[in-house]
Amino acid sequence: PSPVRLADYRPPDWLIDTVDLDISLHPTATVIRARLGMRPNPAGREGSPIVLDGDELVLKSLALDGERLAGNAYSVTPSSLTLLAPPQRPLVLEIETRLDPSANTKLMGLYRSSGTYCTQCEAEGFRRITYFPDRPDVLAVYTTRIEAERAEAPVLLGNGNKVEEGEVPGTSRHFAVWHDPWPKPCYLFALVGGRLDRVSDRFVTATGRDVELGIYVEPGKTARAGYAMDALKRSMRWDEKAFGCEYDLDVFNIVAVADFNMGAMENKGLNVFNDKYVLATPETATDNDYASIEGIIAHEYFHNWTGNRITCRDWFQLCLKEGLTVFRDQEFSSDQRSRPVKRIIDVRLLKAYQFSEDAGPLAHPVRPSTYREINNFYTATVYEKGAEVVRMLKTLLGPEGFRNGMDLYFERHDGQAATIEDFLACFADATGTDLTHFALWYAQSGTPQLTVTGEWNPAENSYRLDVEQTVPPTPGQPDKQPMLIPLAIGLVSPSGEDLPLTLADGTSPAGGVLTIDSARQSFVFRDVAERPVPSLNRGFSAPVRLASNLSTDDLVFLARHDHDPFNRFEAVQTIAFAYLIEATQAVTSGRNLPGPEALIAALAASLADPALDPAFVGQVLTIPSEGDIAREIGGDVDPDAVYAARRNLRRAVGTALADPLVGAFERFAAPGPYSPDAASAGRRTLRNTCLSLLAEAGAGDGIARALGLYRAADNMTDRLQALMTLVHYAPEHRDEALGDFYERFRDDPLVIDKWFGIQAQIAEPGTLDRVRELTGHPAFSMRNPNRVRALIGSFATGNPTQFNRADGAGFDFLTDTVLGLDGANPQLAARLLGAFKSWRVLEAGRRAQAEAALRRVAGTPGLSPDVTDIVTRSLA
Ligand code: DPP
Ligand code: ZN
Repeated sequence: PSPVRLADYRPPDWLIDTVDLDISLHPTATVIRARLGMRPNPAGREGSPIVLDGDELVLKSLALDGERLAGNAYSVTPSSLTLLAPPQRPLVLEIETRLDPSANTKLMGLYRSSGTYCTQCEAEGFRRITYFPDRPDVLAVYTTRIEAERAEAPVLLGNGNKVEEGEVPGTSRHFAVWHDPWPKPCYLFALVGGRLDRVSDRFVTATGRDVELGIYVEPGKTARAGYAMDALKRSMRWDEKAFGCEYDLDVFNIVAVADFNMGAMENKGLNVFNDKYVLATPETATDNDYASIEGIIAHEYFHNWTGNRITCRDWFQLCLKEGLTVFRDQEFSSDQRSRPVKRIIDVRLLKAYQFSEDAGPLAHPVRPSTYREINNFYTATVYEKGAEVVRMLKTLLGPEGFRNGMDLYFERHDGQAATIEDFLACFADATGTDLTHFALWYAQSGTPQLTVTGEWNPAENSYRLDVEQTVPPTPGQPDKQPMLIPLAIGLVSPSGEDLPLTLADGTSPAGGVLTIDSARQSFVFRDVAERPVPSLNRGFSAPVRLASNLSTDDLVFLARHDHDPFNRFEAVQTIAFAYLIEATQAVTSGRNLPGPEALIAALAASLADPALDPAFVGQVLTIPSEGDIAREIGGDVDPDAVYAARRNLRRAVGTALADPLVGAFERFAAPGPYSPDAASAGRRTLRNTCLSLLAEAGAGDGIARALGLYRAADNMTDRLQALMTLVHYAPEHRDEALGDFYERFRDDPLVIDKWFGIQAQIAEPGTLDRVRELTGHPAFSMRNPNRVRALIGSFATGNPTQFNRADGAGFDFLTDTVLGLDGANPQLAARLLGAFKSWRVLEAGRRAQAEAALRRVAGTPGLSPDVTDIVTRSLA
């Protein structure tokens, strides 16, 4: 397919005001009757044909204003239906199509998940239900009648409010009619039909609207939906307080399904979720699962305003809803949990997924200017970097300016399909700020690199910061302009106080934020009587890479004294990265490993500081992952050397700090039964991090403690962490522990996913065979995306030494899997292939193996557009 370009955008030629659907569900022959109330768009091209998108549809009949259309009045291709010369006036088009939901393995459009009928329409799934202008700037009011066998689908759900229901006389069928008064693009359409149990609750909005809440799950699983319901109510309240956004229908439903390509989907009034992000009990879900459920429930709910009420003009604007909504869900979780710890976790994820994407062949701007397959742009860059851009906007404008801009956005664009320009104009207008330069964050890809040199001048009582910025070349963008970067800083005095920041001209940067906007800049601060240590990019105010002339002693000082908790954490990370990079080089060249004393001292200080939040200490003690280290090395990476360097460091830490680690493990034991709250979860993070270090080092009875924890655990967090510790560091207990875990949870697919994932991540040469064998396990299925991601995704993205085996067998396994899956589920296949996103940083031998595997994919005939796009860009 030829690329779609932002520059080619044109308004639609025809608009649709109303969509009336009559959908008769049948396992293999579902009938869809669509009545589209259309009119020519005054902003479109005059005299245009009506061109509708379609995909794998069978057209049964077509009528215009009640008259069946003659065969020469329209043309049908595999991807379109065109009315060649329609009258240029309002008209009603009636289309009947038929489809087979049971055969829909792509999980786009209308399909069946464990027998339940459900839909997924973002980005381009509605065209698989009926012929339609499948683009987000065509907004219509939908009324949907759903009919099904009562026995097969007693529950029938649609968008909006239910306005009618009843029996179909003389049959065993029944129906429900749903009406959604809010005009919406077709990607927000949804229906569900099935045998489902319901958890009910209610929520009264700020202005008194009584909303009926429902979460629908597989029969027998209602007890697992309580946390999701609680998270939903907290999200609804929070959005009223934080953004003035109130819910706008009488019903809000969520349905959990087992087969889902993504995490969840924000369909108007009827969110459909991957069941992984709804179902939780202490025995089956980890603290991280609970946090993900809270964040994703919030995210989809928040889309009601940022995405649904104001949607995207075209798919290039995806970050308009996604970056903004991720920012909103991050803020929600920060308010519900620990703000500093949430920031640390988010930045870790940003670096792991987005920085690596931005540094490789799949790099693209937050708002791309061209795409071949939009499904491949639901990326860390659009989502997570998109959220960082919104965060920077808030940092630059301040909380009040930001809120005023958001208020104006809601007021000005409610009911519209908007662009990034529209969004930025609201902030510019609300605050009188020129955001032209800032807008480059949306257009220019690549992670900016800042190099900061600080120097104290005792003779003049001044401190000077020289800042250099570069933005690396990325695909299609060889030359870059300097960005506008909000750099939050502090100057920390020897006694640990923040010095007042007074520039030479007597002004102070507002909020301690320097505006970096050129390739080189200098800032001179006056009245600095003692040598300070600069704390740079506080709170990770900008998503940049930072190098500075801070010494290890300076970093150790910041780790203890910085008022900014993020930078206390980051200081330790910086020391750890410097050590690990040096240690990896030493392994590669057979030299003696450097001594990790400075790092160990910094870790010991955190562990010993009773004022620190255990969740925070848990993060500090978490040694950068192999992927993180490879990313920081940036080229000619030998994953085996990285693994060895990291393992040696963890052993050194576990050995040197055995006593305090044991002390923390014992001190933070849970005082009572399991609770998923952030403070309790933080204590578990710290304990389990300590346990893992001890076990790897063979110190402090780590293995015995892990065995004890595994057996006694009253919750999945502890049991899973103990299991991982045993599997990785106590091979003699591995099979028994894995067998026990399987027997306990064999009837619970979401828990068995964890069991698949752990085995796929064992850093041993036997793992590839193990993973191959597990693909034949009765609990595994290539048809279920969660199973595939748990086993094969974990192997490809969570096991660097084995996926990147020097003999190329890991690469071949993945590409074989991708090719085998592509016909059935191209979206999932393309996602898996994304595991190659950093192949160019590997050392020459592995790089050649990776390239050969990718070329083999590229040379395979009949690839989907999804896989073609990823493989082509990966090799470019
Ligand atoms: N729009 C979904 C989400 O990010 C994904 N399609 O919430
Ligand atoms: Zn989203």
